[in-house]
Amino acid sequence: MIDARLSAACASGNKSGPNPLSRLLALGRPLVMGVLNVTPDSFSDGGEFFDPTRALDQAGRMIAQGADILDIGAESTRPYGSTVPVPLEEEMRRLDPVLPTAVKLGAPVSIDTMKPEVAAWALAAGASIVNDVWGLQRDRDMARLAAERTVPVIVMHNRESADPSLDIMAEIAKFFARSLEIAEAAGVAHQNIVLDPGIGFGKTPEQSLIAIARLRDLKSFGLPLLVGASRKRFIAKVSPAPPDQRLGGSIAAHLMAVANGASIIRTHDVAETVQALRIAAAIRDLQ
Ligand code: HH2
Repeated sequence: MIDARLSAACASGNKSGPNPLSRLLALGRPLVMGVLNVTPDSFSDGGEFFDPTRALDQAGRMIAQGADILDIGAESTRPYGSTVPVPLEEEMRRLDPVLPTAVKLGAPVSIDTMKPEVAAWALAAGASIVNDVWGLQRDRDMARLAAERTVPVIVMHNRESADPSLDIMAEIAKFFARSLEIAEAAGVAHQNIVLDPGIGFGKTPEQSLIAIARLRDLKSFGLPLLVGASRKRFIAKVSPAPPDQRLGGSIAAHLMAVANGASIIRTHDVAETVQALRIAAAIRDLQ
């Protein structure tokens, strides 16, 4: 069943087309990835864009505000533990009225899913980047799919639970080394991989802060780094606020991430993030 779906999606893919992410990265400025959660239960905006019309309005708005990439997901990835798994068919049912139309807006679309079948469907529908919050380690078909379709894949660090005793940077580096082995064995081209420390995933708030503070350690992999700190709980540990009031903390974290080597910022708040990044760059250029 899985193989049949993957083969069908792979057969329909364009293997030789240009990689939109490499083109964007070559611009030499931080890229902004706008988050579109077509879910009833995402941690910060659950239900807001569950309706397809509202989701597509938001997709258009984010592009108008300067998003370089749209990251579309239909299952909450639950950075904070509780799990309500979404069946495959339901995930695709949510995406179907949104993703193929969002692709037509012109910005590259990344599919945020843990399921290779959903990723295969999304790629066949026009998505061009796979975002795997389990870093190719939960389901090996994800690496196979990325290899066969020659698409960029975001490899995010994750753990089932946080362990405060860990040296989190060593743990992330070990996890990435394993993901890269899996990717290489499947035939994923090294240059098609983006690494993401997975802010808020299987980490204490302090470990999320450390991952941003020491992001530069991960540059040794020689790959672009993505950071998604948007509205996450570690912000509230430093400066208490509910998810919809964490914009200041999100921007501060993202500016620090860029200063420490991030090439892509994943955010719910595109306009404010684009403005912050432009101002930071303008000041830096004058130093
Ligand atoms: N964070 C979330 C989901 N996907 N993907 C990557 N690569 N990096 C992240 O930091 C990341 C991610 C969690 O945020 P959100 O999508 O808003 O929440 P939910 O998973 O509850 O829908």
